Amino acid sequence: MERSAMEQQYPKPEMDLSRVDDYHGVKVPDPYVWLEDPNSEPTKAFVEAQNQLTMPFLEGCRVRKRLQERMTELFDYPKYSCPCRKGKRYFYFHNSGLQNQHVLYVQDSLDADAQVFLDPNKMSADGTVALMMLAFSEDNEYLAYGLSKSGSDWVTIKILKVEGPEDLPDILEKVKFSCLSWTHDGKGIFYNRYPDQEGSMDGTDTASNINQKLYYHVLGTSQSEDILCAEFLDNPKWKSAAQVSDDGCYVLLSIREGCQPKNRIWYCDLHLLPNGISGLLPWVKLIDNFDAEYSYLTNEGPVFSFRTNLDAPRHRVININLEQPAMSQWKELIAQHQKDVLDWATCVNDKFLVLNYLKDVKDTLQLYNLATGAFLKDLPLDVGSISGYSGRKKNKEIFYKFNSYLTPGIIYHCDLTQEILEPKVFREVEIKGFDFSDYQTVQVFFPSKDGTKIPMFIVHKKGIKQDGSHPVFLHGYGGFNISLSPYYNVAYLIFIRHLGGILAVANLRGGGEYGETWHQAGILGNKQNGFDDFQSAAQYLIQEGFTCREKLTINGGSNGGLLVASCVNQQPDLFGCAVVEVGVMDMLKFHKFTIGHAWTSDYGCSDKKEQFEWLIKYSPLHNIKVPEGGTQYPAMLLLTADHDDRVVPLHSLKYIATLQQTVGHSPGQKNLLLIRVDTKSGHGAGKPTHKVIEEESDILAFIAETLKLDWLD
Ligand code: X97
Repeated sequence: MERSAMEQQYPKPEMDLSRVDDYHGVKVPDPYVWLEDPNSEPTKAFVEAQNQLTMPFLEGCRVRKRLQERMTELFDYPKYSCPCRKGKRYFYFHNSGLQNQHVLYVQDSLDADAQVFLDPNKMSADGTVALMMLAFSEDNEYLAYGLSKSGSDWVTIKILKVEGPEDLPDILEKVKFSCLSWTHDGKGIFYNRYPDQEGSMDGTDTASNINQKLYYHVLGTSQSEDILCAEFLDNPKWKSAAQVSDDGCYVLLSIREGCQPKNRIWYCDLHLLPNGISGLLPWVKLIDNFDAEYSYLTNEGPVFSFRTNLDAPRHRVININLEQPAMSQWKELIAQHQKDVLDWATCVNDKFLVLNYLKDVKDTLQLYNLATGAFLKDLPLDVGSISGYSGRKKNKEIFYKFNSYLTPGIIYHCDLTQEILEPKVFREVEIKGFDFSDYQTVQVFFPSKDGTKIPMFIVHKKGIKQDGSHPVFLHGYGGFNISLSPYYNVAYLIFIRHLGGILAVANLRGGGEYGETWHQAGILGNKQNGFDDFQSAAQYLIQEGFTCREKLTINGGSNGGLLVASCVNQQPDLFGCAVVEVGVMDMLKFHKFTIGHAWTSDYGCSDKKEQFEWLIKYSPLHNIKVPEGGTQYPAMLLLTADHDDRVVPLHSLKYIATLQQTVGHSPGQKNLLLIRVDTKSGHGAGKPTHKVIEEESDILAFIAETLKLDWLD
């Protein structure tokens, strides 16, 4: 279809010009506010009309069919998680290749035959039920697990008797952002749930998630009898997570407000409850402020080890003795590293700490002595990431999984009872029909607008000419203290191998790549830094001859969708194509829907005048303008889904309505502006394989079609 014909067909939704909000004296129109109601007939008709335009276009893309076939072929390899020892058995996840959901297997020993233990594929015909969380009881007699439908954050918890296995009648609903922790007596579990709300609780709801509470469910009782253990009536935005200590003596409560790396730690000595868990617990407020983050590692009696960023933006390990809890008595066990970020730590084999450091965006793994904090051993790794780990305090071995852009997965096993510790390859995935040795990953450090050096991974065929001729797929995120270390992605390989492309992943400020300082440098009033970093990445890739503007695609999801849409508004002619997945687009109103209020820790909130001024400057929805001087917006594809209750679809719907209405109908705009709205899908977690393949194929098909890329056999 010709672009002019497409343009004629952009839906022309009604604009309600009477809807104007007043932010601190500034009038801001909200003409498509009616799209905020997902259940109204006009909204449904708008979504339908958009899909009616987008789907035939995607179906007509020259290379879509080949993409789907090749994507299916390259996805079809066996995937394994690290095995996890539970008593006398091992459990692990496995996907034979194209199964929609990973299946949980059990075996008596590492080389014994494995049996299917729990198969989510049996729970729906189309693979849209996903297993989201698991917790074995201390004696491994029971397994509590959480299921989510159609990609929603809402979870239903069920319980299995492991022997059998046999489903128990217990069912826990209204669960979201929950912990799952058994008391060691095996009598029940701690979990979190939200109060009843008006309307549905299936993931199509948009109501604010507030007043989460902590409950204890006693096995064999009905959820209505569950015991309320913690609530925060004066702080509706607080969320909590209970964790029973390794020795079973204490329950620790980590309380968070929003997404910042800061939490309170309360605890309760379970032995001091004469009637067991029978009501609100008598919490001892060990750390009762949001000054820093504390993650429980383990305890030896009253001495608790925590990973913390207190006075350590790259994290360190401290000990706190509950009998001498004053801060002045806290002891440092492992000091902050000079450069590297302590990403996570855990206790194994009673006496070791396993520490994962992020070193210039590459993972490293080390063993330390729990009692002394002394360094013991490096566990060597190639350039890449640790994407899985198993090994708890009571285990005598660890497993860890390694990935990179060109490594689909190696699982290592290390027996910790040996005198000389020697990790061995336990499983290595092999991909037939793809020669990884033809490709290479390089890491560069390019200067951003203010001179800050930003790391970026570039993956491409060996020996390419830097003549500006290659299509580049530039991906970023830049927020929430999240680090983009290397990962394996079939769609990236196909872009490189069959569309002659180059992958670039930029590690923008706002992420966690260099600790809390790096995070702070790209959030709140500094949010523009991350956008500058991304635009500088694009300019670097052009200057160095990897690509040209016309062949450059930018991509990101969620906070990364915000990134991409903001950059498009700021420099529309720097990019040929932009793919915005499940993005946050309305920065003035995001806090009003589902868990949006938790993001004010990164974004701020339009209720506050100073923060409103930050937000209105870059909010994608509020900064769409027809470019001047013969330039235009890149071809754009937005993606969202009806059960995305993390970033509700209204962000993308209001944005595309505004974009098509203003830019889309302007004479200079030749590039397409489309949205794809999926059904029975959510923000991304738990997406069935067939939907991943369809979606990734559609994205690459859109890029190939709009940038006129040919298929290379
Ligand atoms: C969230 O929106 C997660 C929402 C639920 N949630 C919190 N605090 C977290 C949590 O509100 O899971 C937490 C998450 C990340 C970092 C720190 C805390 C929590 C609460 C209690 C116990 C443990 C954790 N996220 C963001 C998101 O999806 C980024 C990552 C998680 N966004 C979508 C941000 C903008 C677009």
